[in-house]
Amino acid sequence: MWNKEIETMSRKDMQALQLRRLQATVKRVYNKVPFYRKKLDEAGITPDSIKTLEDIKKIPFTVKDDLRDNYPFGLFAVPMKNIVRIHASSGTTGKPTTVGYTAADLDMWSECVARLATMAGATADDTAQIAFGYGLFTGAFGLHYGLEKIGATVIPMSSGNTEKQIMIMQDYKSTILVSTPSYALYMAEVMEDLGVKKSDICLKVGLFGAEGSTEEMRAELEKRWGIIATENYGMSELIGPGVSGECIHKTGMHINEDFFIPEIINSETGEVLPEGEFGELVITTVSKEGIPLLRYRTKDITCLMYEPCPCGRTSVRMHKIQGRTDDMLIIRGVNVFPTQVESVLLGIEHISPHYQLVVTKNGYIDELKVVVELEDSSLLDSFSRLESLEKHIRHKLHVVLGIDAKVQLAEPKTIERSVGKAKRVIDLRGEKQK
Ligand code: DLL
Repeated sequence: MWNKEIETMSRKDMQALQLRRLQATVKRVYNKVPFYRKKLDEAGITPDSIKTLEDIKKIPFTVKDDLRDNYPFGLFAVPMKNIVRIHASSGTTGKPTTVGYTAADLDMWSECVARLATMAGATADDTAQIAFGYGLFTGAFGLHYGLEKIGATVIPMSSGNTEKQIMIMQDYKSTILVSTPSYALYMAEVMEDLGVKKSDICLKVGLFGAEGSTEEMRAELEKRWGIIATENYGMSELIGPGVSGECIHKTGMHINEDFFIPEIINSETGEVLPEGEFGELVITTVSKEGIPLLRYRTKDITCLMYEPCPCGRTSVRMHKIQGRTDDMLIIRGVNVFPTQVESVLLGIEHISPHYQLVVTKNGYIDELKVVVELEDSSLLDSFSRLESLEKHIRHKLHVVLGIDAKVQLAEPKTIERSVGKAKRVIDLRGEKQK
């Protein structure tokens, strides 16, 4: 373990530490950030109101729009001269969500990533190829400094230039690959096309994150690369990667609870849900200086698990993300998550793990089309085999989703590959009104 004292701390001691840090954070933002002062005043809360951890429930939620409304630096709790780094999440529309780090925040961030890398099996003997894009995105820099902290050799490849990635991986003998699951899949495809075998490379571990993926996708990545694929979670607003990560037992992602207090809420009512129930993850940062966030609504759907992990860590774990409250599609009144579609498709033969969901409106009726790529083009010669494959996929989708979806079989390698976060959903329902 990277930090045995913290990672195996008793619940009682952890809660005492969390409470102390929560009280200090509330006090700090109350005094330093006008936005929080106003919000807490309106809710009738002062720093003295936080007497137990349960009192966290009295604090109002913070949401992404609060960061947008105070763009770019309005929620910072320290003067700019103390900010040593800026990152941002791109978002699809409008201004980026901007975050700032003090030197202490950067240390804390590296500590978080050092823990998750170590629990996935990384050591100073490893060579880590970082295939996240360097830039305002937090993925590359976060993993970079955490892996350097444990003494690993870091290769700052950035994303893209996929053939070169494979060459470097062979020549520099990379043992760890850091990327999104979808890019790792694309890289595996390029490696195979180049005639490079997994026995020609030294890769042992994948540290994957930044987007949702299923157990089926993990199995695919482990098979194609011959590695242990682990997953880690985070978001720019909270720190970047490092909020949580899986150990080699892959029983959920251990949360760095000394820095992040997690809660699960019903995203409609805001009510806090009991252990084990799925809902929206809400996180309070309790040691960040640059931009502390109280009860931040992540929109990510998961549940918390407190039962012991075979690795000996005592931290609470979060389940694989099921989806985001804002990427849940509602098709003819039925909730559909892209990850459900992924888990169906990856269990079916003759198709590749690349897919896209296209949603349209036919009059008032929503229609879902799942575009799936064939594994090889030989099937294209047989209409009857194509037809029966399509029927089979439609049936499997119906069983899991509870609605009919159209299935379009596409020729191999026609669905766009991503070198970062994959775009799985094309929702065209709003198009005509524009
Ligand atoms: O993606 C931070 C990160 C980088 C995490 C590298 C892990 C590795 P953002 O760009 O702000 O930050 O996007 C945050 O990505 O709210 C989730 O919806 C999604 N996400 C991140 N990790 C996972 C994961 C980074 N392991 C958003 N599983 C989050 C599912 C994930 N979704």
